[in-house]
Amino acid sequence: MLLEELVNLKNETLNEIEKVEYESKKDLQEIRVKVFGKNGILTAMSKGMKDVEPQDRPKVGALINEVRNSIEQSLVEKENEFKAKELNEKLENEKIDITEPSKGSLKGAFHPISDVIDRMIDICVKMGFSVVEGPEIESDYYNFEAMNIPKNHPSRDMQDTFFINDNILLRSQTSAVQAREMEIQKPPFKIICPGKTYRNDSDSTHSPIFHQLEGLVIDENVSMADLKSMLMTLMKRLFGEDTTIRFRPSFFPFTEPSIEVDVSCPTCHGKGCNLCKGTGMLELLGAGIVNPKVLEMSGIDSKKYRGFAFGFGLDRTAMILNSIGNIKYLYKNDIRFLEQMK
Ligand code: FA5
Repeated sequence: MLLEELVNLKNETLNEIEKVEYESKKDLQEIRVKVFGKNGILTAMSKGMKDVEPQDRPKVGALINEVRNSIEQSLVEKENEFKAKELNEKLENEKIDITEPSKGSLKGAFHPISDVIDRMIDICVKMGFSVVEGPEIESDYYNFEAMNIPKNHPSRDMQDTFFINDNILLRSQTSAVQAREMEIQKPPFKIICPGKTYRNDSDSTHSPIFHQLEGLVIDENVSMADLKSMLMTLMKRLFGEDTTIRFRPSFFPFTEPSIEVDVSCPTCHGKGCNLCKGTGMLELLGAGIVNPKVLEMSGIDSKKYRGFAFGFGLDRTAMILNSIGNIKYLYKNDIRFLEQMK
């Protein structure tokens, strides 16, 4: 009787497994529980072994094992079949079309000031200048005194300086590197020094932190004509051949004679606007022939050597190159502005 039940269970269950469709694959688990679960049919039959006559037990036991193995095998085969089907479906749906055009990657850009520094260095190095650096936290001596601006001299008022104590300050001009270099370099030499400078200034063309690029040439027979021609070449390479450049006489205690150089305004292109205060031009740099007193203070023989020097405002240069109407945009870190600089 039990033997017959076992054979029936096997045939019916295998039949049931055979009929399960992929869409109703959960039924396989139900069959598994129905046959092998805690209260499953085969589990109950195995428990009933104790009531079987001892001489029949080996036969019944062997059949129980055979039924268990074939149902288990059939379940596993069906489950594997469904798993393979599921994987194929997934691969089909997630297929990558390698011929689809790419969306492109996001490109960054240099900040306009870094870009100007790179361009200036490139032009100047081709003219034979070497690049040096100097400290932003500077002594009163190198920033002012060695530049022929003694303590309490009225010309200090031209640069509203951040003092840390009586002798230490945030450099107000890259001219501070001039004396440092004259002390260590042997003439003749040509150097440029780009870097940050600090003054208590703030309006559309002035920022408390700004950037300058200092240039210094020390040689025999250096003249104003050399300075002017060098600056014309540099500015035309930077802004283009048809740029309007204006040289004006000026005053700096460390150069004699001194000049200031203006370029046409990026906003009104020379017509006059708020940015250029109606003049049509923007002041970009100061320059001149190095005052012999400055040479002597730094140990250079002023009878043998002369020099010229210049100090560019790099923020204004970036404003002119990119038609930026207010210096503050350079420091706001606004991604909408920077995106336009690519
Ligand atoms: C000087 O700083 C001199 N050291 C330049 C110099 C060097 C003259 C060598 C002679 C020989 P000035 O204060 O004019 O000069 O500044 C030079 C340039 O820096 C200005 O023309 C302007 O373009 C820029 N500049 C000055 N102050 C600011 C500021 N607060 N914000 C942005 N740019 C500034």
